[in-house]
Amino acid sequence: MSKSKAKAVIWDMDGVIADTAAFHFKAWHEVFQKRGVNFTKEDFRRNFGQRNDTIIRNTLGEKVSQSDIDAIAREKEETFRKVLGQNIKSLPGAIPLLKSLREYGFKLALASSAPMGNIRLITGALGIANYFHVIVTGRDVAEGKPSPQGFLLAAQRLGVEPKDCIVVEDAIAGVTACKRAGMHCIAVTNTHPGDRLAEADLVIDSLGEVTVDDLEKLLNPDRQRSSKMERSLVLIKPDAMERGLAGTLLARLESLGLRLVALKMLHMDKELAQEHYAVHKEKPFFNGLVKYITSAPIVAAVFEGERAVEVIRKAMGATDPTKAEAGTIRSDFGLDIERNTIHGSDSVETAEGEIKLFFAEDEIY
Ligand code: RTP
Ligand code: MG
Repeated sequence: MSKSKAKAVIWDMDGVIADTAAFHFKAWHEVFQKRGVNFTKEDFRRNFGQRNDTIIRNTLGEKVSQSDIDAIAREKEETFRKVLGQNIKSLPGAIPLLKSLREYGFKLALASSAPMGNIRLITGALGIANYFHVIVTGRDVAEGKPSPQGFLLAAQRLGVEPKDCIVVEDAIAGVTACKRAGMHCIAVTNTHPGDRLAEADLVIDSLGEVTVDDLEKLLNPDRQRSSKMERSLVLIKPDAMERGLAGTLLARLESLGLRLVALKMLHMDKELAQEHYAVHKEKPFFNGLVKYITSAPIVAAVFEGERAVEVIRKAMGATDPTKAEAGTIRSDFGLDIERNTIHGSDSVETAEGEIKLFFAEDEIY
């Protein structure tokens, strides 16, 4: 599986990241009113997501001169920034998703019809100014959305092919631009009802509804069959704790691309040990095993990742260190079949039960 293939998410700003619609409307209403035109909410909705020059021509007619367009646009943006003031709010789920995407190595771009002044103000206020590898504004392209130019330029600057890009949009013109660019599209119903955004691959009411995994699946639907995001319980056993190996062992598992999602140190009592090893309760080694695992404090962890259970079992090696393959944890550190350094869940089903024994739901991140 090509793990490191560049993939990108290209974000619209207004109506996707920042809740600015009311302020844009107010600003447009004010500047058009000065010119004797009543700009209604319906006018606003119809023009949403388009560049200022287009909105001005749509409202005042084709006869309006370029210098008037420039002056009106400038006045509108000044008014917008003034009325926005300190009222900059993010939309639900946007910033957490941006954070996760960054952690998972996605390239990020902002492709907005807004002028750079607005972008700086808003991304700065929301603390995401340095999240984007590339920023494309309406000024960087000859044609605004629904032309695909902005998205294509963002992809080109990121060095990512359009088919490996996902666009997040709320505007009809933005969804159209995305599909024309040959990109995948997630549409959020922050501005328009879902039926108007049906061209998108995924229509959601809030960005809180999607995870990085959902986005991965959008880019690579085959992955749905082959991919298995799993969790596994890992215990750093007493023999490892006594030799100061906890950090080494956690680092080894992290280096395999697994993500640490829960961690604690505890001294297992007899009850917990008997429950954890319940499948072995008829075995001759059961009492010895319980005594050993409760003999000293241990570290318990939950790792998450693709095929995490299998990956960890492979990294651990066979139960008996003398039979464990070279380079495995038990081969490198195991002392004997009892003092074999590490535990990892042996199936997805047992992992689920084991994790519950050691961690409450709100202890898993
Ligand atoms: P673990 O559960 O600790 O990750 O180890 P495992 O899956 O590789 O091995 P399992 O069959 O579940 O056995 C649990 C622990 O019991 C001890 N054992 N002793 N004397 C014996 O023949 C024998 N067999 C198993 C080992 O300490 C093993 O880790
Ligand atoms: Mg086992």
